[in-house]
Amino acid sequence: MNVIGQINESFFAESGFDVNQIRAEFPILSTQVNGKPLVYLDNGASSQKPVAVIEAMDAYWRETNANVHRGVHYLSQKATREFDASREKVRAFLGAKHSHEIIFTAGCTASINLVAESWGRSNLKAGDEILISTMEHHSNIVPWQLIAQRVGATVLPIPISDAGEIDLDAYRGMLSERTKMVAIIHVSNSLGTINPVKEIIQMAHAAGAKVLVDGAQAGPHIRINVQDLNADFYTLSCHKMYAPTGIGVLYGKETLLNEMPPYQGGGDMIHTVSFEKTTYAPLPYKFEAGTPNIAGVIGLGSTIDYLAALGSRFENREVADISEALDAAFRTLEAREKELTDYGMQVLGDIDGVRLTGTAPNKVGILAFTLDCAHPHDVGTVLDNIGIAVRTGHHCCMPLMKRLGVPATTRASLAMYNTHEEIDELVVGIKKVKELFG
Ligand code: C6P
Repeated sequence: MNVIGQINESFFAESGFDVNQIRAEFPILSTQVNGKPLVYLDNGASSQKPVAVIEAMDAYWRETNANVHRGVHYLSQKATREFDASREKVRAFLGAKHSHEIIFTAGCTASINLVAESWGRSNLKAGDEILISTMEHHSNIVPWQLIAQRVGATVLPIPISDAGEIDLDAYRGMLSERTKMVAIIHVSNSLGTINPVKEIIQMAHAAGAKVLVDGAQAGPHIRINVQDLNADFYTLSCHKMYAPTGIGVLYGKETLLNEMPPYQGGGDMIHTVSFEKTTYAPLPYKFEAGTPNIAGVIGLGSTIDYLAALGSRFENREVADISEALDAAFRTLEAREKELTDYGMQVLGDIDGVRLTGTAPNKVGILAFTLDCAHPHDVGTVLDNIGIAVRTGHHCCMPLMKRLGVPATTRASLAMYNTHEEIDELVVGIKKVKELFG
């Protein structure tokens, strides 16, 4: 154990944070891979699930399964109650004003497509500009290109620095009366940078533009408050924040969502249907056509309960209010992750031939790098042989890779259950790659 680690482990132990207790709550972490204990460092792609969430999903299938908002029978009523309770938990998670501003979708990608299509169709016209950043994920590029091509608008990338920070001066210079939308990543999946979205939103609003924040990588790492940010739209990718796959969230300001046309048509999103005229259901149902991912939504609710319970544990007292409990949980989780990230950046940076990508001081636990002697895919394969899971490639950020001047990187992405020892294992693995390819 390193010295930084020793000091902080005792601090976190006093605060009620016990990484071994947390690890024991994630059953998959005891898996062996190629005869070695799994070191799971691919949380940016998808995080593992705590037993509380796995059991909540299991209980749903065994004791609750039925369609929601459609039946007067016992099971349908029970499923509906649990489903609706999840929406309120997500409201608290995001600090939104109303639970009807929370739309359940199939994922972050689906949420952004919904806004690009529904808001874009009714608000964009030829000559308008949509600003995105050079570090966007393809999910926050392509939907805007699709709508821009249809209406004759233009998608323009805001430049970034070599360290991986948005160039705010360049951004200021790009804003004009033509700017209608700024679509910006809150936390970069490839670099870890936490972007100053509050400031970016203020500047966009001053220019009369709306802002969509892609929060896919913020949800698992930092406390979010959409009202404080004053975001117009905010999206989550729930499988990255310890919840099941196949479920995403779109937050939108009530006034904007009310003005937008439905995205998809079908059951549950209507008020009345006739061959002459169809009227739509109020929020949030207007945007939730068809049977939703009921198990996923209930699983997401249990994830937020788990995170809130961590807040009580870290505070060594019962924190009844869910928002306060989440504040407490993230206070400790963010401090722990910062310490682990600083450690990781230091020890990886000390390896000869490693070039770190994403060196902004304000960042989450994304440790991305290139190695001068081996392609990232070879790095990933050697690491997998000793049980270490990382992601290699362009991370769905091809324009960012071009800006960095690399075809791909190796990315270790941290979660609450990762340890200093696992980062040390990664260092051993990289040294092994150097022996093989150097
Ligand atoms: N990034 C990664 O390994 P979906 O696939 O819809 O749940 O999330 C898409 C998405 C959108 N924005 C950002 C910033 C993201 O990181 C992702 C998903 C994964 O980095 C898989 S490509």
